[in-house]
Amino acid sequence: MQTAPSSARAVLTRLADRARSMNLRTEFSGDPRRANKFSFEAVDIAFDFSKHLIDEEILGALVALADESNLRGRTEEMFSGQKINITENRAVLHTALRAPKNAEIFVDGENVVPGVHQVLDQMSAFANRVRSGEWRGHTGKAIKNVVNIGIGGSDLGPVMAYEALRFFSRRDMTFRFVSNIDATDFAEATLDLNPEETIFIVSSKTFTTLETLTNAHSAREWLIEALQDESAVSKHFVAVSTNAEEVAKFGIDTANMFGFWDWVGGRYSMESAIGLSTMLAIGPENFREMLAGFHEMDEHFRTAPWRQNIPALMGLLGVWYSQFLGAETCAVLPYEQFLKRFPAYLQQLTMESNGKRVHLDGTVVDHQTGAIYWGEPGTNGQHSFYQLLHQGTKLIPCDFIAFAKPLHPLGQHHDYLIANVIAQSEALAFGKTAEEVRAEGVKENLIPHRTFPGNRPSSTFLLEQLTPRNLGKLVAMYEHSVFTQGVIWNIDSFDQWGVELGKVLAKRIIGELESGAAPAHDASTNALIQKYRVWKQQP
Ligand code: G6Q
Repeated sequence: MQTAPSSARAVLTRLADRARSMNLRTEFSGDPRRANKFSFEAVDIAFDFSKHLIDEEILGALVALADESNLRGRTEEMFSGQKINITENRAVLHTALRAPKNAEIFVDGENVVPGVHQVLDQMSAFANRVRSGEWRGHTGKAIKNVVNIGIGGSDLGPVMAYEALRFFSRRDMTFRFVSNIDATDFAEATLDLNPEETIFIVSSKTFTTLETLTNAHSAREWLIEALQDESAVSKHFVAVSTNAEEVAKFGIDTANMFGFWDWVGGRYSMESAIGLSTMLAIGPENFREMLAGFHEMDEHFRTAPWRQNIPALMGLLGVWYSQFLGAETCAVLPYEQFLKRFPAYLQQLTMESNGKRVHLDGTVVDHQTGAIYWGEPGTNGQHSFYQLLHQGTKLIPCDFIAFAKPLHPLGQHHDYLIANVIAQSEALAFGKTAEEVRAEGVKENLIPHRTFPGNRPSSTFLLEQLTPRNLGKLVAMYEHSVFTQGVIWNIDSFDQWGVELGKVLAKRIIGELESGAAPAHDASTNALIQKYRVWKQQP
């Protein structure tokens, strides 16, 4: 079941040449309706994709590709709980985490929705107790500090959401996130915290992850050393996991454990109990608003025709640039300081999902798949890497994300910010010709340096304001665009075998570092191990 023979694919391969030499100036001047044709508003997001290297025929072929790939059918399979993560034989049901209470979604004959809402209620009750000061630490003090310990999907979502929604968070509480096994992460995060007022959330789906367990044990020691009582753990540790047995072994009362399910992938889990730190920060009501935003986007993706479907079009454009035009990266450029961790979050979502080189049946893919996602909030990037976007040699489609209303209105700041994001997409698309540069009186020898070729594609997403609901929509939008690409490429977007090998090898090397026995690897690896041992011992 390699990639099905596809006429749309053949058409797109042919049309790619046209796109490569497309002139967006001519496209816009030749069709006064172009901006209108390739932009629309849905779920309160204004989506402008008119500055892409597409025309009606290309878009038609991309939509045909979605149909030929059975995107509609595969979407229904995902939403209805079929085991589409075939290499792990699991359903993929992050959409159930934000389904309304009366929805019915079955996995192995069981409706999973009541369980989702039960955990949400348990989280809300806990969050209210902590936020109101009713939950007391071991010495009777209210909790002021929350430290989430987790890594990968059990960290990136919570950090991103906390930073994104900080405006809505309890400013009298401190939230920290520890992920790296590098002790500096834990030491710095706890340096100025009073253990009596600190609660740790150990977030780990499996509860076996080396980094998280190591950090959790260090946290336990830090607490017990300060409070001089092992029983303090029960008031200062809660767990988010699917593994009750390991949670109990660690010494956390399973009454203080918040569960989720194997049909929630790590990088698709920020709105499950993994989002407990988010809920503690912004409160249960705002958290539910965020879920409502996710759900709104789910419904949009599930029901809107592809031509009016934001995530599907984003996914199709991603396929267009990666597979047909050879682009290797995609820049995500939020013009909103609160979204500073959004690109890092998307890196895992996109790259762990679609960084795959084989089809579902194991045959090798013969074209580019998932792009490298990267980015920084505007306007900072403009003073650094945008140079390459404007005048470099690479094709890099950009996603510009902006909000009409600032959360911190201050003088002219917001107009300046928005002027910049609009100017960037304009400059990338239309550039500046040699004639225009010459007309400015620039010396002949400098004209090539000061010319901007243009025809550099971008999408612009404009929303009213960054709110919990809009954050939910944005995350779901990227989730479904990733899914769209995965369906078209016929790959498993929901496994992550690529992270396994390094873990296994590290375990073996840990033993060798500790034992001092001769390492048995290749010459390079052996030499690195030996050098480390020597330098570690040096006074
Ligand atoms: C995400 C991955 C991975 C996972 C971490 C943490 O999709 O599966 O990033 O989230 O390895 O795993 P645990 O939550 O099991 O500790």
